[in-house]
Amino acid sequence: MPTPIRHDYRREEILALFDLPFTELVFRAASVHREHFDPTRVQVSTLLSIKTGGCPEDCGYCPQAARYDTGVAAQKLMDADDVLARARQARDAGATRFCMGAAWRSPKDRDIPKVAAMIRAVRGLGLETCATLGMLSADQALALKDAGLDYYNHNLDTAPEFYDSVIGTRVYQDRLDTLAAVRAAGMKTCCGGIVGMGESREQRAGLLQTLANLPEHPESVPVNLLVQVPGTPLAGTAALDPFEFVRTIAVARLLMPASTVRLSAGREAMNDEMQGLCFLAGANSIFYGEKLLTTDNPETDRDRRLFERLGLSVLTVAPQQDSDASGCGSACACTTGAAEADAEAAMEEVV
Ligand code: SAM
Ligand code: DTB
Ligand code: SF4
Repeated sequence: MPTPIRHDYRREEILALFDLPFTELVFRAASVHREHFDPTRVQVSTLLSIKTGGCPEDCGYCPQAARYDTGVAAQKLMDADDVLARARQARDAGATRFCMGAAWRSPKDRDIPKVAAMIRAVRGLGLETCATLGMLSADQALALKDAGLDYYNHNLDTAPEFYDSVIGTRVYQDRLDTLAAVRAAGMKTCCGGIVGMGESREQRAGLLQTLANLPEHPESVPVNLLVQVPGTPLAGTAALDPFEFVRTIAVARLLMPASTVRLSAGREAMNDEMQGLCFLAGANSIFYGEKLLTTDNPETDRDRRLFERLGLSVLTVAPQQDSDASGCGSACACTTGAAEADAEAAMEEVV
């Protein structure tokens, strides 16, 4: 019997998973991982900051907030031709999804046609497209979908009760509203959070509870380890125990069995052994390429060596031109998160 897809998790049962002996938790997560995915295969996405810095928001972790002195210079929206060139490089390096990030609270309506042109061009290269542009109105979400946007990244970042310790310029409900607009427009969601911000284990459980109890599980769940950037309020936060990070990955895998769990920001500070544990615990995606948005990611050579050491393969995913996120593959007993599980059937080894 496959693990049921649930949306009614209680905080205590999630905490009970966190409390399991590490070996038992990782074993359970690795077992569930195999119900929907080939655990030897890892999806890779490449990020590009298409509009950097100068953001009016006050997210305590973010080097792109204008109010913090982090040395990130504000840049205007990139030209579509330059974005396309970077997408081509990413595709040629083996990425299957290209994620365009903008340091906006929300895009202005006049920005949407420019971003839509980028999305069309990137999709024309055969890449899956993802964008993270801040809060969206319903019309903006529809326009992005119409341009061919496959995924929208919008993170809940942390538990509802910890949110206002980290961000004061918007509220949790704003994030939930944008996610609802993205779903209503028919796009897949990439939605996760950041750990290592000084939150408690209960708050890490609260983030995962909120993600898993959304009406549909996000198809992609990025789990970021805080990248501490000098000048941001969260720089100097006590480091999270690496095993606690692995536990967070394992619990995400258990709660959202059919979702792709991405080992996201923070890998630069992780050794190969820790990343290996994350893949064992159910992570099956990474950001690939030497930069995230403004901070460093591991060099591509290092990631190639990591994959070789672990015997993992990088995958190419057939773009889901007309995918239906509510459809379900034959190997899958769920009604959500199925698009990526289906896509996996179309995956082909490239490295
Ligand atoms: N401005 C848009 C927004 O906030 O939704 C999109 C870009 S924003 C940089 C995307 C995500 O990057 C944030 O939601 C956060 O989860 C992640 N992020 C930003 N700074 C980070 C850091 N220092 N460490 C880890 N993750 C970070
Ligand atoms: C996500 O969850 N992590 C990525 C992506 N979605 C957009 C961003 C990480 C940003 C890390 C800090 C920086 O490079 O500026
Ligand atoms: Fe702006 Fe996004 Fe950074 Fe927050 S996370 S300051 S909204 S770019």
